[in-house]
Amino acid sequence: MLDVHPAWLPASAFRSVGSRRVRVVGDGPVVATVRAEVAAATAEHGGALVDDGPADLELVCAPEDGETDPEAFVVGRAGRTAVVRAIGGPGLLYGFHHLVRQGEAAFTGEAGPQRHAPRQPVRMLDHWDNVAVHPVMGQVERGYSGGSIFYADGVVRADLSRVRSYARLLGSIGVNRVGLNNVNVGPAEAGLLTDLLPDVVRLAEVFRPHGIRVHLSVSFAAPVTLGGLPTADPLDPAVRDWWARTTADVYAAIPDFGGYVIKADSEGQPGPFAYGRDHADGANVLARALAPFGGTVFWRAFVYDHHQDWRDRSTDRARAAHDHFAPLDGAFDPNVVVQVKAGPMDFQAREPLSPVVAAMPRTRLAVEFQVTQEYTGHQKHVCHLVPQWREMLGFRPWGEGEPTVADVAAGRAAAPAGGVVAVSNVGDDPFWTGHPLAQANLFGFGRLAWDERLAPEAVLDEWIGLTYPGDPAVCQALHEIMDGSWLTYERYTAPLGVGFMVRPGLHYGPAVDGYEYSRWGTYHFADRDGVGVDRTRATGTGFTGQYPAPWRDRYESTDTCPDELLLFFHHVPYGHVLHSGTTVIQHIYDTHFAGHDEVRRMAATWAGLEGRVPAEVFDRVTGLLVEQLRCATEWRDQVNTYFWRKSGVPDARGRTIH
Ligand code: GCW
Repeated sequence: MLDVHPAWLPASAFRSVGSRRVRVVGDGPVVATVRAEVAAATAEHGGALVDDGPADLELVCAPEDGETDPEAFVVGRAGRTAVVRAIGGPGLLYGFHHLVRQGEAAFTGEAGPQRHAPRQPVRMLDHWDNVAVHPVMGQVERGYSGGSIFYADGVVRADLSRVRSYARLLGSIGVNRVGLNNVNVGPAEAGLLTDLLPDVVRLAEVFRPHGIRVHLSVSFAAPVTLGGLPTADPLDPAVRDWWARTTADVYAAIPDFGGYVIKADSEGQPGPFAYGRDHADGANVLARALAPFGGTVFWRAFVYDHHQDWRDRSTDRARAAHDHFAPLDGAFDPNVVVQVKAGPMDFQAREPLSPVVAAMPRTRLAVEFQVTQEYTGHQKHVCHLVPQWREMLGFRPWGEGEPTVADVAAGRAAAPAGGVVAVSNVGDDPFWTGHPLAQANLFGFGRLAWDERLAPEAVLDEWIGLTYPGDPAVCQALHEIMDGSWLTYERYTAPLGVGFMVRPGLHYGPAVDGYEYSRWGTYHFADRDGVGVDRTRATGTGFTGQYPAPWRDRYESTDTCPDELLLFFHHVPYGHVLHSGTTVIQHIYDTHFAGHDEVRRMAATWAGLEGRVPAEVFDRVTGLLVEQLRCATEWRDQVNTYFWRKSGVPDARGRTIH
């Protein structure tokens, strides 16, 4: 039985480098990692790690005139020797893996020199791992890949070898920060900041040689719960001192500690509101504790009323983050990053961009995605999300010719860089990600965070080339299955951007009215005449007004609102004709039949790979596709039946609706 799957770094991936004579020049923990990689690869593939004499490849970490980015690298040739140069260990590591991804082409292709540098300085994965198993959420909140690789039995694991392999995988795709614990901070997790700090030191030591800094999620109430103070009021001097002292202790133990991640005044987490303070007051007290050490606080903007009354049509959850945060633009300290979920609701398969991204020019912003498939099939469904992230990162909130979302996150628009962040999908499952094909989402997140302009198909090509090398039939089949799988998932689930319709709490499988009368602010308002949420300025919640031009007007009118977001912004009759020429009701039927058929084809395509991929991979994916098809059938039938019963409009093509 498989122990741990090598993901995209099997020994075979290193053949081109490992079969050559390679010299590594430089010092430091990350250069040592490169040297160890070369030693292992050359031992496996018959090359040699050499100190002097002729080499086919030189990997050099040394100062270079004009270069300032320690994460950048230059690839080129000196005579017949391929050369990678970087001024920092991380740059050398990224250059090394660039060659690994290129394979033989790195030695036979263009001679360069070519400089590569990340487009985003902050490329971060957040773990929603709990130290203690949570009674409802389990060990990893919204984790679909088993237990935590960091924690077991209420403590940091004694054996961190799995974490070491993980850090290696992340370093190879350029991830440079990791949040070690859930943003919902329970009592056991709070202790990471103090009592359990020696174990955090051990984790930091595992990540450091891969160019990765660690962060902790902290509770805003920590001065009370850990410090024994009577208050956590951010303006109280004793509170300020407590954060300063506690943070200084962390840096004494972990000099390259990245900083804090915090979810405050959100879904029951404590925050500054209890003391009549705002989010800037709250963020700045942490920021000032971190500032002397170069640390950053990632303050999440996921703030909304989670005790809404469904009868109240004036409150709109989509508006909440902008309502809370946009007025605070300019009030945050320079080492605060406001971390904004990419969509205004909550990681649905389809949402518009959060308007917060375009509303805070004087604030550093990070955009947050979800690699873990909370609303996109729990890593039981194939749902390749790289095209979704690509689309959102490339979106231009101010219209053509203006900056993209990635530009905002990278500091190319107005304020300095915040970053690109995502919630990890990894656990202690032998395949890392539950679904073996969900590894590609983790890989693709790192690659897009490095360069958001990469084409999703090209990123998938890289992943396939490393993970399942050498068989064009496998490559073609995986593209057929994965390239369009996000759109397939969208087709058989909630239609036209309306979102949710999932089983409450669990967020897997259909429950069309599951959230309709709940307190969570997630409604579709379907009745006998129509469906969708009126978020217009003219007649609805006014949410469209949170966008700058041109989108505030494009979204406002059904004439210009993109079809795929129509029901996010508008309540329309079932007979409303989409730009595609189909009515809304017929679109619902058509996409649900089509999405389901696509899953059936995926399964057939996968069946053709028997004997071409490792048996354990084949079996795991085969079993999961059975579940995906079952679940897609349920989605198709429940959604179609629901809207047929509501509308009384039959399917124009006479297919079976129950
Ligand atoms: O998507 C929701 C999840 C919660 C999560 C929250 C958040 C960590 O259902 O489980 O809590 O988002 O992002 O804070």
